[in-house]
Amino acid sequence: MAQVWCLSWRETWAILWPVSHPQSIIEAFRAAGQEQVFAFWDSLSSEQQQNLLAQAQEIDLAEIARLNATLVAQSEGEKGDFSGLIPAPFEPLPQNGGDQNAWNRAREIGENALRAGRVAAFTVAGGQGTRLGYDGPKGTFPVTPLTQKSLFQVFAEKIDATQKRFGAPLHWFIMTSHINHDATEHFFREHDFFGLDSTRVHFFRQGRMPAVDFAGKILLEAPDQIAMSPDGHGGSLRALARSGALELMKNEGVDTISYFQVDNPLVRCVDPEFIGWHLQKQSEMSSKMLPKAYPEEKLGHFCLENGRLVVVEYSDLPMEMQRQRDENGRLRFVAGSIALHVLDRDFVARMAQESSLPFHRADKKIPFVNASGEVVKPEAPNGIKFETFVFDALPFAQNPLVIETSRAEEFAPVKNAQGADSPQTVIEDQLRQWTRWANAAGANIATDETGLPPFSFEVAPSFALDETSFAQSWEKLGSAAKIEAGTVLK
Ligand code: UD2
Repeated sequence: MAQVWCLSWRETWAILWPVSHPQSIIEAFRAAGQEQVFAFWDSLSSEQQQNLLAQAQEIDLAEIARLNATLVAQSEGEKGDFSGLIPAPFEPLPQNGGDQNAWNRAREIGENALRAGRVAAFTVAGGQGTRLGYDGPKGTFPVTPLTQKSLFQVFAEKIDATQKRFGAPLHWFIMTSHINHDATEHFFREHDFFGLDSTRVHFFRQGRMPAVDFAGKILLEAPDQIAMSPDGHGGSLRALARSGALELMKNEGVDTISYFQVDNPLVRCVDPEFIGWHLQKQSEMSSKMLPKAYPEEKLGHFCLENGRLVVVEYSDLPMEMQRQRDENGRLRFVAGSIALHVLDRDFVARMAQESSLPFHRADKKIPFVNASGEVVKPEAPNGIKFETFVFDALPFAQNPLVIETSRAEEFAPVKNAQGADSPQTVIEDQLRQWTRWANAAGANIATDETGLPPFSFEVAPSFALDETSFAQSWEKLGSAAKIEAGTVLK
């Protein structure tokens, strides 16, 4: 690891500023109507008191008051006025009517940027992965069918194959949270950074926010612990700045950031075409879309609001609008966001300074301490967490751009323990992709009607990153090459 940046500015401040004025902090909370945070003060050891004060100092009471007056005061169902929204335009793939020459040009520009070392990979991995029910950082979850590579290993190998292809080493930034930071770093150390140069892999923690009850009171999760949770992936912009990551990028000549989520092993971590489109259009923030498969699919929607590009989350856009169809029977709000973005470094710096992303409200079951000091695990939502979303930066960007990608080639997230977007579907989607590549190269693997082969095999990123590189590596194996159950191509 080059350098470990792990503290938020509030945490750093809390450490640098000795807690010499506990009474003034307690008084500030009382004045803000948040005195319950110190309800157990007198029964705490002095170490516990210091802990609690340090957490209290991380909290911006004015910000909480603003959120209480706005988001908390709203009733759950109140989502705003969406009547002015129209679907956003996007650059379609060549096979869907896009301009092949423009895509070729984009690839060339992107490849040149990669050769020049202008691009860094960036993974947001601070989420809690509650739906998957996996106890550990999500990136450590095993996803490949035979060798059980973790998500982090898949990304590491893709990044390694990309840097070898373009002959320029990449930096990889990984945002963690206070919940999984140590475990994430430990995992990389334990696996020797999956062969990457450890001085080019950088971890930093995102910020956190306190949870409140429905009356806006900050909750305690233990007598000496405020219920704090990660501040959403929108926090990545501030975290990139305060961690020193942007500074390091500047010094290294990196001006373009390839952003992806931790849960999708099909992702092209650093995609020359995407980067090329972004640079060609002088965009400050670009995104990938794919057509939503069905109205209820849990993707954000690319829309225009007063001429500005926005993403409206699946939980916010009224279902009646999500179901609207155009004259051809296609979903009207068809452009689904799969959380892939390219960001200009200076744009991130600007956004981080302005702190302009709005908070969103999420009603959750939040374990809390009752008046007798006992921890209660609620059965129903009892409080609110506040998060910012990175896509809320889009309306602030110059020339924001949306391009299409292919679901089969780039989107298979692991979200749930079972059913859709589960470990099983993710394994099958990888197998379908490798089978398509192999059959395009003449491997002749039989499949069912969904493209799934009858056996498991694996293709490592070192062998192929896409159909073209598969064909090249396959040819080198000669005419006797064969794929059967258990084959691992690397
Ligand atoms: C996200 C998008 C959704 C769609 C979908 C595609 C939001 C609100 N929705 O839905 O529109 O694109 O992904 O898969 O983003 N994370 C952090 N810190 C946090 C919270 C999340 O790093 O405080 C990371 C998390 O580790 C993961 C990603 O952000 O990599 C997405 O988080 P999620 O799983 O909560 O998002 P989801 O599936 O609701």
